[in-house]
Amino acid sequence: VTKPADIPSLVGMIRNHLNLNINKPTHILIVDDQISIAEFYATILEQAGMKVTIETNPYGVLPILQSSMPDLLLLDLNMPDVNGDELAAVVRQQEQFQTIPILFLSANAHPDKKTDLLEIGSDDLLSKGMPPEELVRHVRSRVDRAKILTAMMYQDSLTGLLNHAQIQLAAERVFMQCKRKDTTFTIAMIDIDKFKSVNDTYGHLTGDRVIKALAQLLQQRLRVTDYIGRFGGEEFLLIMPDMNIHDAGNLINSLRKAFSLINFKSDNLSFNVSFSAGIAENTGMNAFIDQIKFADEALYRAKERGRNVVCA
Ligand code: GH3
Ligand code: MG
Ligand code: MG
Ligand code: MG
Repeated sequence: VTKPADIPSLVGMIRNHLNLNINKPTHILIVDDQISIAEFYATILEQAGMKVTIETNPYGVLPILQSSMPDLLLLDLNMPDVNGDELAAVVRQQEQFQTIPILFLSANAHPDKKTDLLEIGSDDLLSKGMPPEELVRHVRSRVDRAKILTAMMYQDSLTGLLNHAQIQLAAERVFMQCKRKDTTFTIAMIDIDKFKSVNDTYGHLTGDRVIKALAQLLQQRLRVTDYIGRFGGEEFLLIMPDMNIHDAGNLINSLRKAFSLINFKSDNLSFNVSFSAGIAENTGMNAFIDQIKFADEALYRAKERGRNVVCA
């Protein structure tokens, strides 16, 4: 019998890869028209280390989901105004809320009700009388699975970095935040030099190893608040909040040196690889596409100057 994978540590590992905050507690939204009942379940989940938000008005749920995506919805089935199943159906109509687990609690639901609830896209109907530790287990297992699936959606499978779509989204989000707060951030576009000849000389699998080694170096050296994505084949996009172009230049240059010193081996051959990078600050830019265009142009200049160079 093989030992089952340690799910929580797997979640931690994936979140680590994704630059998400590892210490962020699981956030549960409880919706129940009776505050005393909501508080009873909140206490149980809080004692299990989770963060809980209570909402007694079903109409308040969508705004909460939009502003702070909770990890799970725990809904009362019977409420005045809007019933729990109607609320779940509305939540499931929206694309961005497809992955959030929805659990129902009811004191006296007919067994057939469960089928209806599963059909509208909720995950389970639990009895209000179930032992607290059982409720905690239900919530945890749903949340862990959802986190793993979400992480898999966000990840580049070769490197574990953010994939193209996600690094692009992260960049746009950071751009808007920094514009609003009037703070500085710098992006770097990194491209491995003469990578086609690495593949041609040493083979595709060795090429993959080089890509993975660079991804690992970036993960080791950047801060947890930075975002690292595989933008394309042998191209990486870094987003460095609260960093000006001068400091970013120093950082990327030290990474450039470190990478060029790695001795790769293929059969009996030893070889080195370098990268070029273009960096650009958000100052004076109106939209993220302008910033990425600057970084791209800087990368182009770095290649023209002979590669293994960082340009701003
Ligand atoms: P330059 O210095 O101008 O960037 O030259 P280059 O050879 O790196 O540039 P080019 O864009 O011509 O080649 C990139 C190569 O990267 C071509 C493609 O086959 C290879 N590549 C893209 N994705 C992967 C991958 O996942 N694994 C491997 N092994 N190779 C890849
Ligand atoms: Mg009720
Ligand atoms: Mg390229
Ligand atoms: Mg290249």
